[in-house]
Amino acid sequence: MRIDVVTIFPEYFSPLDLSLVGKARTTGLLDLRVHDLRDWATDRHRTVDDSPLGGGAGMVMRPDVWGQALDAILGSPTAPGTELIIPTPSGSPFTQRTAERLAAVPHLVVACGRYEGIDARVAEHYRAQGVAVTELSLGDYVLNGGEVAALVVVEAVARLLPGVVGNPESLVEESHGAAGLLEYPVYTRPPQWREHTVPPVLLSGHHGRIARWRRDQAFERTAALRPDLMRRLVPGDLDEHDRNLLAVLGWSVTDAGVVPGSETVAD
Ligand code: 6GU
Repeated sequence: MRIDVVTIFPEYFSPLDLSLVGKARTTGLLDLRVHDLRDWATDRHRTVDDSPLGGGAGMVMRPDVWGQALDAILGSPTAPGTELIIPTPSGSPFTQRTAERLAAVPHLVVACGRYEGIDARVAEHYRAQGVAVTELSLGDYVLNGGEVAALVVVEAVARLLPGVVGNPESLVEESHGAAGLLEYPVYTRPPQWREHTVPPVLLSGHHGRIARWRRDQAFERTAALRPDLMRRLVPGDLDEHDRNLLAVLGWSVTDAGVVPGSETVAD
């Protein structure tokens, strides 16, 4: 897979030389290139921004500079299988499902805005050219620019590429996987540390009971921390044991899906 990142802070991306992403780059699984947007500026000061039309605080990134950069990197016409990603707090939420979809795209180009963002005509222009353009947000808070989001996207996508994570089974049970539950708690040796012991079932060697306990823990954590994920559970995926536990945790499985409230009391 190829990923191009365009930014005014190329140094921000030095962590991508490290760890699994760094290894994926040196082994050729990931062709990641970081570009300095200012290389496409035309004035002596290499200016990339200007004041907002209509007034207001801050600065907006200029469409002409972005256009020169993206024409060069996307190619014209842009090859099929290329997607332009624009991190912005007003984008759609970046989730594990987004990462899974992007991991199957051959070429991603990530355009990092700073200041109040990139002139809106840039996304509009490349969409009109037939380029797939996705505006993504990490969550409901404001960062100073798209660089941290670009790092997040690169790491979340790269670890899904075949061969990047040594044991592909680590991708199966983790949080935000297919089951839609948070991950169960994990422990290692020693079985007693300070005053804290490990749940005895994990030392029992009984794989069926361990799997059941882990699933129960995942439900308890998800119910406590992420009611939004509880509502998205699929009733057909829930067995009778699951449903009994959910009732104890204050959730019912109905025709309308998983909803808060344990019991519907008939008059
Ligand atoms: Cl993708 N960009 C910025 N600037 N702020 C954010 C964000 C992105 N996601 C959440 N906050």
